Amino acid sequence: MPSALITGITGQDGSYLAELLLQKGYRVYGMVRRASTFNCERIRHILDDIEFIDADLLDQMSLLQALRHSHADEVYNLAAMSFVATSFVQPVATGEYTGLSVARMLEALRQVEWSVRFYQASTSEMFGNVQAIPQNELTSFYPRSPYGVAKLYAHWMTVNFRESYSLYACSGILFNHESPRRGLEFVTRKITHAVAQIHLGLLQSFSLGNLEARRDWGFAGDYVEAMWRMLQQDEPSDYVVATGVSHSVRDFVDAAFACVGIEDWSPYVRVEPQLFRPAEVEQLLGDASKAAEQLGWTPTKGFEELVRDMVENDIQQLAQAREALKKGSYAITNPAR
Ligand code: NDP
Ligand code: GDR
Repeated sequence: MPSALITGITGQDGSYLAELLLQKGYRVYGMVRRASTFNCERIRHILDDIEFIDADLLDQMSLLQALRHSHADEVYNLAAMSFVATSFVQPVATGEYTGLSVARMLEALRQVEWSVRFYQASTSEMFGNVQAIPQNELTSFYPRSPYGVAKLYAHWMTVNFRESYSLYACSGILFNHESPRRGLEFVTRKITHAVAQIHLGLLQSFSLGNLEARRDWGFAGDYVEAMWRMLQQDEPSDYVVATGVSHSVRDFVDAAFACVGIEDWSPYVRVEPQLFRPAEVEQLLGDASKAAEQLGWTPTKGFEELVRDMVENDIQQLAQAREALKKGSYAITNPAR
């Protein structure tokens, strides 16, 4: 039975990847950090199938112990401070979690006695102020946030350890991917959750920042399949994973409101300058031809279907929470997750 260690298992991608690996017959270990409450909403349905290991990205010895305890064949390094906006107010912490921790993990991998295949969660944010359209594995990087800078360090460390120590290490340069499990602070889920609340009469209006930014949005469930495929090749390499279609935030708002039959959404959305970023990534569009050719990977879910799934899921969850609240059987935690 192959085994895998997933850091960031409580996050959006970690939950889909854990499901995928369990389906494939892996023994799955999930690295979790200590918190006053265990954040397990996204993996509640598979809790009994996972073995959890306490460790923290900032503590190198705990990473080594997690590796030794799991004796994993594959390590998927998904844990990070992943929210770009926060990285502007916490650039040093972001450098520690998102950048330096990858060096800690790579060093730990060099210490263990068996060979491990390593996946690093890199990002299209590294392209930032894009130098070519569309972006592929050969496009120059120009990050525009402390998050992007930290991820670029992690990306090059992964490449460097592969070249220096013959480690089987892959960097997956993934473009934005979303799902009903996306964190509420990211723009897609913020929009679908707000639209669902408006539809149910629970909210009057909400605020957004830059509506003209363009992203290449795919479905997270598709993207974890690409991660797994990267670690099954004869040779390690880096791959862009994207849909090859880009939309603006405005398009996303249009599509989300259309799901609840609202065409003119101007009364419901305020644009607030404080939600603009100090430096913005204006447009991202990925070229995933290498992943298609070498991994046989293509996305299964298009933009409209993704938006609809997210809106419908939010409506359903909020409606259920409202009913439970009426009956007095609902504990208010985070109804959206
Ligand atoms: P999430 O924000 O949903 O999840 C982040 C995970 O990292 C959580 O499980 C979190 O744990 C964990 N984590 C954070 N800090 C620590 C720490 N100090 N020690 C241990 N665990 C920690 O991210 P996603 O699932 O969306 O993304 C997964 C990875 O892929 C991230 O590295 C992200 O930067 C990257 N990425 C994401 C893309 C996307 O569009 N989703 C695109 C490209 C790259 P906790 O629950 O305790 O907070
Ligand atoms: P991003 O995702 O920064 O691309 O990083 P996010 O959804 O936060 O922003 C996308 C774009 O929307 C604009 N925007 C807003 N964003 C948020 N969060 N809230 C708003 O109110 C709002 N209004 C407009 C942003 O300015 C931006 O242009 C995500 C994360 O998952 C990273 O971890 C990952 O590496 C990249 O995707 C690829």
